[in-house]
Amino acid sequence: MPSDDVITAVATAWGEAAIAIVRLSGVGSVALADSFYRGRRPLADEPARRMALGVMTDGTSVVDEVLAVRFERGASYTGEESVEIHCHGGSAAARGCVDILTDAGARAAMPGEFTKRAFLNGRMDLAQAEAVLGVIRARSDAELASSGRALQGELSSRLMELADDLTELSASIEARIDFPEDVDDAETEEFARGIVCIKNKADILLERCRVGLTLRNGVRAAIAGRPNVGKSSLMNALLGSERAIVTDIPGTTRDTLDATLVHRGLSITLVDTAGVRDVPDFLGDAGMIESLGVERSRSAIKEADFCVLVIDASEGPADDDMTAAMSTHGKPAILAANKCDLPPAEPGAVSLGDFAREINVSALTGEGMTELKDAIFELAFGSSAASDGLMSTERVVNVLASARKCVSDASSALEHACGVDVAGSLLAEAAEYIASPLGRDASEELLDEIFSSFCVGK
Ligand SMILES: Nc1nc2c(ncn2[C@@H]2O[C@H](COP(=O)(O)OP(=O)(O)O)[C@@H](O)[C@H]2O)c(=O)[nH]1
Ligand SMILES: [Mg+2]
Repeated sequence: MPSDDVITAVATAWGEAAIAIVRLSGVGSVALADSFYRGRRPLADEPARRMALGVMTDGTSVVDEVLAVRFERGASYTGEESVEIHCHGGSAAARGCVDILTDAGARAAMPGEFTKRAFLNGRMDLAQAEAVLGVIRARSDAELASSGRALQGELSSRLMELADDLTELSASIEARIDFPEDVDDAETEEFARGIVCIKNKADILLERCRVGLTLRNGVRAAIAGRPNVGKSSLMNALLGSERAIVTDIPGTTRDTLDATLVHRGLSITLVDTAGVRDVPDFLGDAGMIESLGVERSRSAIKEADFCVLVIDASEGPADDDMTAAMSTHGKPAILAANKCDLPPAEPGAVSLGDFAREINVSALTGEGMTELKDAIFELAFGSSAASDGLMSTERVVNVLASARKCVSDASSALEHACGVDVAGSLLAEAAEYIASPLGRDASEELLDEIFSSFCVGK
């Protein structure tokens, strides 16, 4: 599907840098570049994919000395005839080249338009195109590896394999339903075995995609607890920097504060909260401000994926600890018993609830910081290995979950003799869900939504 216009954009980041790359793609890119490129010979006469030294001119004067390379249709990123011009870094030279090219009729590319063309020209499927964004945005090795696997086509081939299995099984079921009375027990059992096998594959893929999504999105962990237990100190100790203000005056932190760290490849956004307690009336205006902070803390906790409930292990449990613990209800939580450098208080009889882990920490000495980060990591991934992650999006995880539901419904339908045909059509429906992330029938709106989140030049 050749595009009838030539698009151009700077593909590198703006700002001071060694080089900047200007891209051109579409039929006529080489001729357009040749109107301004002067080298030993025109680019059209240079071998494809070989850098040539020359200058870009605006017709009268030289804009920049450049290296230029042409790509042939079918052998470029977009699949179209393309040119890359490597000029000097900084914005001016690249801007100058793009201006010349757009004045001569090239169109400034939209965000993600090169990758969109690569998709439309069959150079990659939609799952791979989305993985490109994952690679660009990766903040850690684990995220990069999970995006890289998807970009290399591992997600696509797993999806295709599963869709094929589903189509095949639904076809063999459907071939039998013209004569449902003939479907004997042995055959039903064989279908059931096929479904179990698919279900297992779908579970593994779904889990790998969930891991990839968690790596991509990162997690938010709210640091909760009553005032003065050391939440801000703990946040600073986890970050290894003095981000939050720490004092011994209860109520110092009045607003929530975010900061992100990367632990074992997982990006963890910590949210320091003002702390939750019943604010005493005698505090007057200060109390009113603190109450607003308490409200913000509650909403920060609601928005978080997990909570770290901090208590002061050197003091006995207080009523306010209970109030704070209540505010974390419904979230997976870790109990951090802080100030373990001080003599511990007598153990109290009250229980603050159920915690995934209970860890003794000291924000002062740094004890327990790695255990705490590990605990957050384990809450995020459960028993799955982060190293198995396949970069995906909410959309992919949702369609996989829908497909998974169809498959288990098909399995229940099969248990009823009359449900054989229902099982067949549920499996066919699941196959459609599974294939959708590849984007074969993606609507124009969906494509726009996906590619508009890319940067210009990609
Ligand atoms: N000994 C000791 N003191 C701590 C520890 N963590 C915090 N503190 C002190 O406890 C007080 C309250 O700390 P802060 O982080 O402001 O508590 P927040 O109100 O929960 O944010 C400060 O005086 C800190 O220096 C710790 O692990 N050990
Ligand atoms: Mg604080």
